[in-house]
Amino acid sequence: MRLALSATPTQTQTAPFLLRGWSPAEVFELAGRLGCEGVEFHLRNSSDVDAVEIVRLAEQGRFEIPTLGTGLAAGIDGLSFTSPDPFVRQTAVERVKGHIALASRTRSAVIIGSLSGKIGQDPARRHELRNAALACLDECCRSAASAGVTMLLEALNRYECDYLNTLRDVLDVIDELSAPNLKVLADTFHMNIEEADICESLRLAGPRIGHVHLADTNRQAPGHGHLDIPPVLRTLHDIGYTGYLSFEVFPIPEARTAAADAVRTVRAALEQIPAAAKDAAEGNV
Ligand code: LER
Ligand code: MN
Repeated sequence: MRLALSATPTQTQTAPFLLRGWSPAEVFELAGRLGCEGVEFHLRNSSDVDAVEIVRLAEQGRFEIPTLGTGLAAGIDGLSFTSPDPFVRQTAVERVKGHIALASRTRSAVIIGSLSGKIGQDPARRHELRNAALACLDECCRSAASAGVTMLLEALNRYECDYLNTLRDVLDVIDELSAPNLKVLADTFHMNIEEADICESLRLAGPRIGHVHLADTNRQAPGHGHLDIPPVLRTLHDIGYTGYLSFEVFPIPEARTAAADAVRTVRAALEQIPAAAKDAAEGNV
């Protein structure tokens, strides 16, 4: 398993990303200093970064950009796949298509998280808006498939989303759409709130997990809360997960300390899994 820092060029004070408002050069410099293999960029618009620049910086430092996040388009612009307004839904889809075009250049997967939105309590309305969201997702998956890009659907806690709360909920959508390029994003912050048993849910999703957001229970760096991290990493290893652990966490007490703490805690936990440590040392991941 490889490690990624989360970053955004946007000067947000509220989003759970380690590096907020940093330039790509600064972001990759810190990733290199900490020995991380990747950087996850969260972008309100795909044009918020210079594609040529981030590809050049990534290639120079042999970094990957495993994922592009889209949630800022929900948080800042109010876009949503479940808006009752078809124009807002289509604008959300078009926004994601921008991320997909960028992802085909950065070789990233594209995250659908906060754009999933809420569908309310009325059963008929729930059915209608869930279908509307699935239609948006389907359009994104088709566009991504023709660009050779993987899409990731994230399970979110109940305060952010009211129909995709568990990995089971996400698996059901993946089955319904039967999109071969749609995978599960497992975020341990949300899972701590929604799953009865985090490790059992990871085993349930197994090879369909495409990406992991690793955050502690308080959404700070791993080690800052009370998540029992070693069993989570051991389970991911046991199910054959070799992808990224991305630190989508708040920069508390500040970005450099939080990033260093996350890397130190997770590297130490990975070393407790002999096979995983050996694979990483041999570059077999
Ligand atoms: C939102 O809480 C989250 O976890 C993000 O990854 C989704 O956009
Ligand atoms: Mn997340």
